[in-house]
Amino acid sequence: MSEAGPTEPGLGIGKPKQVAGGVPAVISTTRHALGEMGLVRSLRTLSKLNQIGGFDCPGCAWPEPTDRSHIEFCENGAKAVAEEATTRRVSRQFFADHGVADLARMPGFELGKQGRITEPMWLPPGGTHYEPISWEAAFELIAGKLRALPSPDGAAFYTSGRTSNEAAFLYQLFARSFGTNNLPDCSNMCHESSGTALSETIGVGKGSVTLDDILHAGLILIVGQNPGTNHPRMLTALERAKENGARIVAVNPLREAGLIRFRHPQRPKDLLGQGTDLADLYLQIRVNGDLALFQALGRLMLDAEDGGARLLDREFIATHCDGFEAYAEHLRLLDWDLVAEATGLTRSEIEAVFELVAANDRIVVCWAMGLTQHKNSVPTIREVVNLLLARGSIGRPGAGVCPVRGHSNVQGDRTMGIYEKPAASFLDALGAEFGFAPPREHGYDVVDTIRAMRDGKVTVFVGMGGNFAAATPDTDVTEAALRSCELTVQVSTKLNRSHAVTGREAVILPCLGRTELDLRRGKAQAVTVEDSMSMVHLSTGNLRPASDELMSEVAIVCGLARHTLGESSTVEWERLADDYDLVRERIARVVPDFEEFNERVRRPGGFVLPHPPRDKREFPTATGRARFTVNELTVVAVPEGRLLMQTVRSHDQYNTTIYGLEDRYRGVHGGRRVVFVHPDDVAALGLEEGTMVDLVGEHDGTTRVARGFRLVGYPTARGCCATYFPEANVLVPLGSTADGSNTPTSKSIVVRLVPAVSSG
Ligand SMILES: Nc1nc2c(c(=O)[nH]1)N[C@H]1C(S)=C(S)[C@@H](COP(=O)(O)OP(=O)(O)OC[C@H]3O[C@@H](n4cnc5c(=O)[nH]c(N)nc54)[C@H](O)[C@@H]3O)O[C@H]1N2
Ligand SMILES: Nc1nc2c(c(=O)[nH]1)N[C@H]1C(S)=C(S)[C@@H](COP(=O)(O)OP(=O)(O)OC[C@H]3O[C@@H](n4cnc5c(=O)[nH]c(N)nc54)[C@H](O)[C@@H]3O)O[C@H]1N2
Ligand SMILES: [Mo]
Repeated sequence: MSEAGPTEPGLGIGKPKQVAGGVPAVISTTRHALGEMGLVRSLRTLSKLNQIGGFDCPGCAWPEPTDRSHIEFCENGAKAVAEEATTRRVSRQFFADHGVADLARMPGFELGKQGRITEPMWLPPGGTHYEPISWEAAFELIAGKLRALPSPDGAAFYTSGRTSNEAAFLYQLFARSFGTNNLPDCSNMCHESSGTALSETIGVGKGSVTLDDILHAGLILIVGQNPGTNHPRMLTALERAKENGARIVAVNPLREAGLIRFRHPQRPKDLLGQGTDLADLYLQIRVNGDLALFQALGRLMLDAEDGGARLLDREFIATHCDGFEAYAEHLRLLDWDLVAEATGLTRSEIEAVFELVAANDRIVVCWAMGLTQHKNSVPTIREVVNLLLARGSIGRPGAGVCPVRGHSNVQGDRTMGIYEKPAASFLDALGAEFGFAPPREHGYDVVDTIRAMRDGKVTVFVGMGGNFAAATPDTDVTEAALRSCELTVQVSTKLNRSHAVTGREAVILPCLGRTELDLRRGKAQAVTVEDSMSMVHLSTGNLRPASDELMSEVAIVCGLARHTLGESSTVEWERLADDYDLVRERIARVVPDFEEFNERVRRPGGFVLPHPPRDKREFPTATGRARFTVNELTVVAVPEGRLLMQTVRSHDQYNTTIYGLEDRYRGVHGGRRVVFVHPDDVAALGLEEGTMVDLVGEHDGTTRVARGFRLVGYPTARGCCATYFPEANVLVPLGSTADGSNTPTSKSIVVRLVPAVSSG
């Protein structure tokens, strides 16, 4: 216990900002774009970003408006593009100079900065260095390992949400033809709780609003989401909604600049002005207080009804919903002391939100990871649905549920069958189309994959993008699990931790990114994606690939499948790899609502998938009705002297990809190892701002330590603290997951802050 944490000599702390966008956003965009791509390439690339005929932003899943401007991207989208379209390359020499042990010592930030991977690489069994390998040999090697497994369930096929619909569809087809449903994906750590709660209550696990609904909402609640950093183009939509008269309420333990005020960085007249005030009310709720807040709002509504107000949409409830009586009965027993304890809010703060809820029947609730990564996330989101159902605010223009997705195609990947618990109807259709019998037994999600690797049940791991080693919980456990594998395979654009933490043998398969021209037999191919609001559209890259050796994800999947399944496969992998229209034809015959896929996706802007609650107020639940639910209000026990910690993204990262060391809006510069604590809590804990502390978790009697964090006094709710992901993942226990969705509880971890051992 004597080692000190890593040091960050350049770390500086300034004041948190009160406004997002503006001149600093322009400067930052330019610096990142020019630094990675140079001027000509920057212009060539950014002019195609999110344009019809261009490529979809590899950043977030926020939709494009129909009246898109010539500049339809944000600072962080530009950074995501620059990261991929960089002119830097990882050479053979780099791998010869740096063994895996060396790579494992490099911070993720440095690994990413090496540039694009240019050729397949192989780490021989027990070897110390990656060496070049041909595509054929790489495929044959992986196929051999897969075929040698005692059972197909000894392999796991992970997907990160950047993968296109076409690649995702073929990838799940490959895994299932091989014989397993072990298809963990990043969604398991992301919006799984949203999908679970929404499927149970409204019958569709996706959001029910369109961009137009946001623009015409009366009231927008933004709960547990930091759009200024993670979905910056959403601020433009919020600004327009405000112009149309919407009121906005932010519910967040941290005061996030992007929710307070916005200056549009691409409108010269706005750049230097005051900007638009966004949140009318800002509730600095305690971490995990949201279920209590929504129950309190529901209860105030019932009380108002009793007093003669007409707030319940009785006709909607009678015609379309189940379970209202039980819900109402339960809320009448609400314990206000518990609400105060859970939320840390005053009664008058909650009543102020209620006034807005009462004054509007066009209500949208937007949320992201602040709601999905807790033990009670599924009940919390069900409680959000309760309130909206009671007000009749689902399936009405300007109203609905809006889980704001993360990765740009995470929703599409799920639509394409990337799911460890596929519906029987999906497997039936897949089996019928391709003439095979897909496995029926459910597979492993992310957390269960880690357990299975740890326990020796999964010994081959394949990652279609992403960074499994760093994104997942309980870093020490996960890394040991990966290292215990026979073979780990990563299909990647750039180096990351998952290339350094490998099985006994490892392969890196370098792929094309979204920005790049994808030529198959001389013909340019386009892929498709689905955004957060169920719009499906084309994405076509235009840049010359980072190397002639790269293959598309589609071609890589087909290559793997062809070698692994051999003659026995009923699928024409080679033909599919050369013509993505053929892939889309197959998708159209398997996945519901994709009829005439090729034709419809070529219409400008693509097409929107049906959503029965949104379109027709039809609720495809077991009973055919939307369901009110009864959810128990519990408060996470935080023992004396501990804080409830959440892990967030800085303004300068994309998940585990660290673009830089600036978190401009929160006033953090030149470093990342900080922990944000309310100044009164700093004092109450007998600590001092600016000192170095270790973060200690004690889940289930096991001690986990993250070392060396600067203590920053910060406007967060009392009793809570925040630090950055992925540095803090070592503290997220594998055994602490959301009930019903098994999502790691990355936003509620009980920690103790201990003065750090001096690095002296
Ligand atoms: N630039 C950029 N864009 C991204 C990403 C990125 O890393 N960088 N990641 C993408 C991905 S995969 C995703 S999933 C999304 C993530 O988008 P977000 O969910 O916005 O990301 P987080 O940084 O996890 O922020 C969570 C927010 O919830 C708040 N919060 C935490 N706990 C609670 C709580 O208990 N209650 C409430 N009400 N609020 C809480 C935090 O203070 C923070 O503001 O963004 C996507 N877009
Ligand atoms: N503590 C904590 N942990 C979290 C979270 C949190 O809030 N807190 N958030 C969770 C969430 S919401 C998510 S979504 C996961 C993210 O988990 P992942 O999706 O696994 O992680 P990323 O960092 O997005 O993956 C980045 C890597 O993807 C590869 N890549 C980039 N573009 C492409 C491409 O076009 N094709 C291919 N094949 N590879 C590409 C690059 O090699 C890059 O290094 O992390 C989760 N983990
Ligand atoms: Mo995510």
